[in-house]
Amino acid sequence: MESQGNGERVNRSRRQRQILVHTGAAGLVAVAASLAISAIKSYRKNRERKDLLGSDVRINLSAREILKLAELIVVKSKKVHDAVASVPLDRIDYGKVVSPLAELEAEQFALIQSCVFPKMVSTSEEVRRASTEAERIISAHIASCRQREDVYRVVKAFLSRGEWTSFEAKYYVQCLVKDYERNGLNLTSTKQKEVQRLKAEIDDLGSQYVQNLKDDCSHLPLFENELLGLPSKFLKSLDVDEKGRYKVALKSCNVAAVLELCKVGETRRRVAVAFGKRCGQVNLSVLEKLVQCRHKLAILLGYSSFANYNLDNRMAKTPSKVFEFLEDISASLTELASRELSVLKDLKRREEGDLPFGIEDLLYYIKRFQEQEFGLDFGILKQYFPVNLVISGVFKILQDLLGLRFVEVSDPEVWHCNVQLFQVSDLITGESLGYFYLDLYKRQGKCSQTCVVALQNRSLSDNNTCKMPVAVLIAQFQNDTDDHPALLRFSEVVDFFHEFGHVIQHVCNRASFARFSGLRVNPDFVEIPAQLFENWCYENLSLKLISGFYQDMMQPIKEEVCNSLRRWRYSFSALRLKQEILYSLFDQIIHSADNVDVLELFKHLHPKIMLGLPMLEGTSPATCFPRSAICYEAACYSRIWSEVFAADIFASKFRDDPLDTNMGVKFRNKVLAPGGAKDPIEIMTDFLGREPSIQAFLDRRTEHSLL
Ligand SMILES: *[C@@H]1O[C@H](CO)[C@@H](O)[C@H](O)[C@H]1NC(C)=O
Ligand SMILES: *[C@@H]1O[C@H](CO)[C@@H](O)[C@H](O)[C@H]1NC(C)=O
Ligand SMILES: *[C@@H]1O[C@H](CO)[C@@H](O)[C@H](O)[C@H]1NC(C)=O
Ligand SMILES: *[C@@H]1O[C@H](CO)[C@@H](O)[C@H](O)[C@H]1NC(C)=O
Ligand SMILES: *[C@@H]1O[C@H](CO)[C@@H](O)[C@H](O)[C@H]1NC(C)=O
Ligand SMILES: *[C@@H]1O[C@H](CO)[C@@H](O)[C@H](O)[C@H]1NC(C)=O
Ligand SMILES: CC(=O)N[C@H]1CO[C@H](CO)[C@@H](O)[C@@H]1O
Ligand SMILES: [Zn+2]
Repeated sequence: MESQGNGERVNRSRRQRQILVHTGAAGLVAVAASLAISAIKSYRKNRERKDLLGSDVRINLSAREILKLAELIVVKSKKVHDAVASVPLDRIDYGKVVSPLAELEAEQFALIQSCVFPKMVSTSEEVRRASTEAERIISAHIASCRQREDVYRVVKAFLSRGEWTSFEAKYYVQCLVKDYERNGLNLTSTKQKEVQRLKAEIDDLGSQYVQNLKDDCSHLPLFENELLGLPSKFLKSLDVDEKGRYKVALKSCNVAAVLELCKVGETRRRVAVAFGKRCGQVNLSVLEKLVQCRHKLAILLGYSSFANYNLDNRMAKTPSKVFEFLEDISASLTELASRELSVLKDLKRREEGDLPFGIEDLLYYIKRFQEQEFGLDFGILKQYFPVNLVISGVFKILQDLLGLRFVEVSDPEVWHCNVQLFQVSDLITGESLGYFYLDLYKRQGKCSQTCVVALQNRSLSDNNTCKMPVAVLIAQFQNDTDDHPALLRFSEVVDFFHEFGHVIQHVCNRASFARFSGLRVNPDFVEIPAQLFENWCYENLSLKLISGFYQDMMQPIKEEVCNSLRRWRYSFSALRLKQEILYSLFDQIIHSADNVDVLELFKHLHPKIMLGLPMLEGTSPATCFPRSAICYEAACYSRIWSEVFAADIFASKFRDDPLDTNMGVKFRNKVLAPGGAKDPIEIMTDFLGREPSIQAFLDRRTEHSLL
């Protein structure tokens, strides 16, 4: 089926709606995969399946099909890159240079994901293995594409010609060129080699670091009386040594339990020290080497530090902006944090006598205070959150708020019988906007994260053919048991709302280039919508819509519980934020300067930010805070950043009426729709009617403080 221009697209979506209306239970009838690339088309010609309109995603491929598809992807991609590279510099134009690259990216993303995402969800080990192998092949190929100097030259030449069909197209080409240049392609070949060597070394050090922490199987042997306060269920899960001591493996779940629950101060201290020591000296030097390599890399690429390099692509832009941001928040919270700390110190004095208060006491006394003050029993609270009720509540809230409609597609092609598929359309116009799968329950062989994976990003080709956004939400819920339906802990409810926020963001993104759609927006911006939606889990009105006692669903949680949850959310938040600011500052400093003594720096910063509390003697910052070593280097501040601006949006636009459809639709159109194609500060300023501010975030904390 071919489509021409806008009119045809409208017709098609209308036809599809009719299919939905008329066939209801029979489901979405198969529509020919007119958009699949020809090679793939011929290879799966004789296989009957249902394809979603505007989606090239292939579901439930066999191991053989995955490997075959990976091969085809690489072949086709090489062909397109070669063709672009061979365009003579005096013959370059948009259609020969930019369109082929943009369309390749748009077309192949869904196919790549079809190969790669089964490793997270497939029930067959053979498929998961094939998927991992396909990912390796495709990643290696993509890495080689990023090194195509011949393609870079042609694209760069086109950029300097400056002929644009749209703002988005111009921005797209600028991004392409920038990506190549951030990979060193505008440097001499000696320097390019050095860039590649450094990148390889950084990868290598990163995996060493992760491996070291993974391999560490140290444990502390502790007698039962040293573990006072821990539930017997926890103790039963531990091995016992020949002297009758419990072997507490230094894994974060065990450590968190001890730090929150153990009544024995000395044990908390020993466990915290041992945990912060793992892989100590040696791995501290891995971190130092990592930081040095990153610095060298950034200098080679023309930046003054690694932080400058990494922030160049982010909202914050420069380290000085990050420092200013963190210091502003830190300073504004000092008074509140001090009051919080003195409450905890009093508690400790009453419980343990005149011992000094240390960083290892923080979680325990926060928990003690919360128990005494809020009387929230999260075990009982769970009975108010049956999975199906939560989901339909979240759906209702977001459909009404944003002017959307979700319709379950019946009998879809899936990879496991528990997986559901939904189509999203605009409530008013009926226009189809995209699809999402829900794969909610834990099972053998499934990955253990809760996350959203983009399967296809929206894109609009030159001839106006639209590819639909498709995403999958993967969660780890426990299935029903004999005596009750599947229930969610409150934290799981919040996580679900957050992740589903990503799904909505993915589907509502209207950018025309796959590169700016999906969740591929500025990394300092990407969490803002999801963090914003978390707020609905704490408002009376919305909380009632997503809760109901499992034996009597008409009975939502009580208003005083809503209130407690809200106060609980903000309790000791200044102190907890200070700790996060400490790590974020540490991360920003080591990546902004050359040759920092990381241990000395951490010793110095710790008491300065944490209101006098010293670093635990013997621990290593490299161990305590792995995020600054890998994944979030020079970007640890970003979580606080997005929380701050999400709070600003919520307080100024939704707090008074969290179910205000006009505002919701405005949010969808102004904030979600532009995706990565528009500067996020501009997006926020346009929506807020002023520049974003940190004030709402700070006010919220002061206002909910009990102290
Ligand atoms: C529109 O563009 C897509 C992507 O390049 C192509 O696959 C499709 O055949 C084109 N359709 C028409 C009608 O030209
Ligand atoms: C290479 O590109 C980077 C990033 O755009 C730029 O800062 C640098 O000056 C360029 N280097 C050369 C040698 O052109
Ligand atoms: C996935 O495909 C396999 C065969 O390739 C089939 O046996 C299985 O039933 C399919 N799974 C689902 C959930 O459709
Ligand atoms: C979970 O429960 C559903 C419905 O109650 C059932 O169909 C499904 O088989 C269960 N799944 C697992 C993984 O146990
Ligand atoms: C599509 O979006 C995802 C994130 O949602 C991103 O990782 C991916 O790179 C995007 N695809 C393209 C082709 O840019
Ligand atoms: C929620 O309910 C509580 C208890 O009735 C009330 O004090 C509070 O003001 C309500 N909150 C909002 C935001 O309406
Ligand atoms: C690379 C390396 O030497 N890693 C070390 C990290 O720390 C642990 C615990 O001290 C050591 O066992 C590893 O050898
Ligand atoms: Zn998120």
